[in-house]
Amino acid sequence: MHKDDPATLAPLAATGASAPQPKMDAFWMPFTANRQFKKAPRLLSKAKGMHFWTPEGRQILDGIAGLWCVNAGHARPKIVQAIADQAAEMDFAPPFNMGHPKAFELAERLVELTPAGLNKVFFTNSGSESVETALKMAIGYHRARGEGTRTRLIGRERGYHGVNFGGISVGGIVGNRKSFGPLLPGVDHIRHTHDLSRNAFSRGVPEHGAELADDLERLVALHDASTIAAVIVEPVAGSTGVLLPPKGYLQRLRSICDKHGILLIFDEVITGFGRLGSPFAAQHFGVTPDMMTVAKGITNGCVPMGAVFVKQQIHDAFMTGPEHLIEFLHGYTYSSHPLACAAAIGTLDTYAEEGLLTRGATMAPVFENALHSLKGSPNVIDVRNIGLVGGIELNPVAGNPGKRAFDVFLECWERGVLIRTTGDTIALSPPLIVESSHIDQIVSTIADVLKTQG
Ligand code: PXG
Ligand code: PLP
Repeated sequence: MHKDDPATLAPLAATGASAPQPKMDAFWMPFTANRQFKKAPRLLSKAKGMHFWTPEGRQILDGIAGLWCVNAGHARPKIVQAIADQAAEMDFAPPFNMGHPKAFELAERLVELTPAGLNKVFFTNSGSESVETALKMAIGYHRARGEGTRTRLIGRERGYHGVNFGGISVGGIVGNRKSFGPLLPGVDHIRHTHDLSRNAFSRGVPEHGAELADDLERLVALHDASTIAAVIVEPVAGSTGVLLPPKGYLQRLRSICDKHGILLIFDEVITGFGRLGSPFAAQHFGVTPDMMTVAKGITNGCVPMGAVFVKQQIHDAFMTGPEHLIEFLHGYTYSSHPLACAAAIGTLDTYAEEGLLTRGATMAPVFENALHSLKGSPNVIDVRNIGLVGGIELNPVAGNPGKRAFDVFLECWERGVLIRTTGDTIALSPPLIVESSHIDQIVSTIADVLKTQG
């Protein structure tokens, strides 16, 4: 069922012929070593199911669902059709003071999947925009209910919340912050939970570190709860190297937030839409936040879209004043874009028909065993896994952090497997349609490459 269709791909059968290369001067590439890339470009020009193809016709196994987003695999027919039909029917409709039926349909469909209580949806176009939206909602909510002193936002070290000013302020990645000035005022951070000394080679969530949630109590003691609007964390941090919450940690964070009237925001941009084997990480861990930010898998990565899920009472706090006035002065030109809504509905249909939002739970043991077979490979200092997310941490080359993992990435690319690296951690997040044979190919390629680098 999930096999790539050979008929469609025949024209791309590897011929060894080189394809003409585009001129590369003008495009300033995002999060890319531009000079290195342009000297030795890695181009992708076609995708289907579990694979990409290069312009020369070389097949590349997608070990990272594009960028944690193509959860149902590439070029799924229902999604392709939905986008094409929508583009022909109505390309755009203004989202402010106007609506279109698919936006409402999609919102209703989405809140069937969210944890009970998170039943309002605000649409954005990316994870970064979802984060900005949620942070503004948190501060606006407290003000609307008469606690306007609650403006402080708390993030976590090593957190990634996109690249806009709010997101990098609550984020905890030094490199993403240090070049951009003082950022948002009134932001503080709790400690991260990564602890190789106690938790290396854990299978699933690590045993030690729930007490790190108490770091929030330290910030409450320092700033006073009456100044704190919200805490934002990724249930599982993806971008900074697959950092799992210690057993009991998220529950503890939830109860400290409750005790002090602080909103808890889960940034589920990566963990949302089946990555951990349930629709959202909130359900996987049995912890319900007050807001959830999502993007990526909401449209299977096919059209940019993000969303913020919000508890009823947060939404209701805004619904006061004269009825002709806008209650929340926020929104994007492309919020609930018709093409994105159509793609998302096609995506949810595909997830439902193939049981993909829970397939991660079925495949997780296979994935876990394969990943942990890398224990003992040269330079592997940790293996981490949950659902269909894997992290393999490598011993850094002395004085050259990130180099070892980047070299592994380049060599895996040469051998036809796309992986992702962050620092010296290899991050894996295959499409949720992944089969055991694909997992074997990904892991055996990494194992072979590690031997050559050892
Ligand atoms: N929050 C989280 C938790 C994310 O993972 C964003 C926000 C921002 O989403 P947008 O759509 O604005 O990129 C993300 C995005 C990586 C990588 O290498 C991960 C992301 C983006 C780019 C690279 O792991 N996640
Ligand atoms: N900049 C200008 C000058 C604009 O007119 C707008 C939207 O109208 C924006 C920025 C924001 O763009 P978007 O709504 O796509 O985020």
